Amino acid sequence: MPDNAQQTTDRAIPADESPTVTRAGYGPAFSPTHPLALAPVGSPPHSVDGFVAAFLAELNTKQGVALSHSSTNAQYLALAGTVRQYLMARWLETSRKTHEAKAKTVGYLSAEYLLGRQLGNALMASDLNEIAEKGLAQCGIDLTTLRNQEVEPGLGNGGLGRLAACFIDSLATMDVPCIGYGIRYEYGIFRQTFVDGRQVEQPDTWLALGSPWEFPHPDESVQVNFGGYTEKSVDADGREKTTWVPSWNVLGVPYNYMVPGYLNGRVNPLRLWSAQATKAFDLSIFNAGDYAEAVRAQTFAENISKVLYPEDSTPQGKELRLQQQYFFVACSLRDFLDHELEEGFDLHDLPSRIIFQLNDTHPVIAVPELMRILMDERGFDWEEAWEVTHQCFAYTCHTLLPEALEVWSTDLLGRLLPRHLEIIYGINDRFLAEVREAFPGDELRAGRMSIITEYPERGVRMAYLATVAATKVNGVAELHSQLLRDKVLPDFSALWPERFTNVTNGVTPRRFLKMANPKLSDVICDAIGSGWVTDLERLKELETYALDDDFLAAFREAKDWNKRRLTTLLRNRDGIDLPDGHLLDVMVKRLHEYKRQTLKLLHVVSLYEQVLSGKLAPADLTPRTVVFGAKAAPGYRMAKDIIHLINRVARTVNADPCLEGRLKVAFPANYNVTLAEKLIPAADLSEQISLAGMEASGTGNMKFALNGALTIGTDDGANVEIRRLVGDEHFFLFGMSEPEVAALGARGYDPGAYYQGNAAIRAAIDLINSGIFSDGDRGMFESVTMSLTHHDRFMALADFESYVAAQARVEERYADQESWTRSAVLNVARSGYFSSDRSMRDYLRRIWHTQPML
Ligand code: 26V
Repeated sequence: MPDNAQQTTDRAIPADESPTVTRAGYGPAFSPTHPLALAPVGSPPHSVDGFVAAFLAELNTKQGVALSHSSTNAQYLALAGTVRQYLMARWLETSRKTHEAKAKTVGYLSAEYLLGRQLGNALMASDLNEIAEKGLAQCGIDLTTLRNQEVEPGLGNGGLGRLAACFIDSLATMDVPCIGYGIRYEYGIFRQTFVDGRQVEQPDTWLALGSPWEFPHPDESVQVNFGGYTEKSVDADGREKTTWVPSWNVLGVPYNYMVPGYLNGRVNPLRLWSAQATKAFDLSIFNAGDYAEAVRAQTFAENISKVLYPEDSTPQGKELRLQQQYFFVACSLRDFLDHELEEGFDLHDLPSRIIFQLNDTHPVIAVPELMRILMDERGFDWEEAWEVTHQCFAYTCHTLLPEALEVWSTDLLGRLLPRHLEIIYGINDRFLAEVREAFPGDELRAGRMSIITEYPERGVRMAYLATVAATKVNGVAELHSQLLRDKVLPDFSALWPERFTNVTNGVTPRRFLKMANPKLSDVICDAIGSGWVTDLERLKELETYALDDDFLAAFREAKDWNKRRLTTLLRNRDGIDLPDGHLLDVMVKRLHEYKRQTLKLLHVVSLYEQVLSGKLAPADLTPRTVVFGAKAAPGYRMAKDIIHLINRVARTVNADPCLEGRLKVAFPANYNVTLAEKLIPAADLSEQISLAGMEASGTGNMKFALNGALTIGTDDGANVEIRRLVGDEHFFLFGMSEPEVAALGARGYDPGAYYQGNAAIRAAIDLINSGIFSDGDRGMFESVTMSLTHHDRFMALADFESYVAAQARVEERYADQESWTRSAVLNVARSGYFSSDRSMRDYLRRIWHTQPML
């Protein structure tokens, strides 16, 4: 806690000072038949005239402007408001239906949601595209222009946050009750710019031009306590009771977002919490007469939801991050228990009404929080509380990297959440007793499995806490789940083998095929109808079309159209020129050494070097444009150096006439969901080249295959399953397998030997060190080249030769356009498995034991 909070809030705030908030029930006031409610589904009328009337009313009465004087932003806000009206009736109806049915709900707890733009998705989900387009045209407005006005809510770092967004889309589409819970960051993932080729971060002011998709509900705010101490007492029945006496608190204000199902009338809530100062917090200071201090205190409270942590090279033990985690989890549990359940609900039955899915360890503090509520507030004894808690949580692990596993120091935890730390110790004591009973005398094992670690300081291993608490623990692709069992949590999977399972990730076909790739969608619909949008396995029916010349031509035409669209976008957005007729080779994902952007870059540098040195005639180059998109965590030095190097290589290569324009590198800044939606449909080749055993799943890999790119990839994450399904001939596999990586590591990996032993590697690295990309400065990229030749933790040099050989196979295949297109079609046809709808079905059956309402 910062100094100011310490001074001003050491007065203990008793729990009963929480603001009294009454909440309307879900009875008649919400009924769509009530006279005050919006008309039911279908109204405002699904007609162009009705739409225009609603739009103009929004523009005039909400934006306060006449059409003739309205800005693009005012028009966008009015359009969003109009679409919202259509979704509102469905939203209220969904809420009523779900409460009436007392259906079991999925509580998806995630610190990140990388939603992407809302307007296009809302129009698609409510079948309003055509009506909106025509209606706006009547007003002289272009729908695409308004869509481009939206700043996407980038409330996530990468795959984990995007997965959460895909999952809530699928649940709504499958008519499954779900509440997404998270944080309404005022600043999302930073906006990336390049200055002299180096990444410079700008704040993401996504709320600045208005936020038409959210409904704030200050009336439903929740108090969250922090700090203080605990007191033991004995109640009338002689039972020991613990009371947490916190020292400060903040208010969580919910902001509801609508998550519309695709054409099914369901609209689930996504509830994001924003932090505000409580009255108690302010008053204690105002009473002391220090106005400036009071304002400072308010800022302190609001800091909690101020900014998304851009994932660093190691998870930072930052106090604010733990505050964020507890803040949103405490709000969410309170919200569900007090507001979603009917009054008087017996919490012993809680597992029949909710399953909280823990999206990585970020929300794991929910486990001791639920224990605390049940024991300290509802009088459960430990065993009763644990039984319920255990049934209510499931945990998804999203990484294998040891440094990415969160550990919170007990010092910090004890200071911020003293009661929770006590409960964690209690959980650990009982758990270790169970271990000792199962493995008598095996103290080493008990030590290994302890939730509490002693090194480098005493801390709580959140992944262990999650595993001990959860009914199910899952990895996100088959290989990852296997490695999770065998390497990350082997002792746990020996103790509870049935607890571990796999659910391979997926992506929503609505956003990433239908919406992002309308041309290919039309081609597919012309061939097999539109059922695939909600039943992606039906893409299988395309297999027979892989031999149909007309279909292949239409497929290729769609790809060309997507390339032209991308060319226009990058010209206007970045001043980048994409040449015609090139193989578009795309690597977009967060910048991390394990993902090996340097391997791709070495390939580019090597091609360039071969032309420079006369080993390769430019005419023998396959015309190729390599596109990178990647943000580096602001504190991750090596990642930022790699970005700098990519930009410098691009500058030199793009300007060198010796390549005759046959090799280009493009690195548009600020890769995000919006850009992904344009880049992925245009790609020919998808780069999925992480070191085997490092990428938990990947989801970009699925989006590319689904959009008809071929993959060059290692046997890692979900690549394994993609290759198995699309077939070896239609996937360019290279590199060591995970066991080979492990064996090489065990033998002792010496990257220097690859540098010395492989002329192409040496020439490429020497070219970087020659200063050709750095105005003669030979030391500029030393950090990168030294790291490769001396450490190369992710074995890029060991896989280089195999990678180059696979790229040669790519070029050979690409030269035969018919064969390439056929493979691309088969990639689409065989990617149905990677729908997030299928992932959701797996979670429903194997983990959540809930059902769609239909
Ligand atoms: C976090 C960190 C933190 C510091 C150390 C380096 C590091 C490396 C990776 C991560 C990511 C952790 C969580 C995450 O985003 N995992 C991603 O989850 C996706 C959805 O399941 C999955 O497709 C990606 O493979 C996985 O990296």
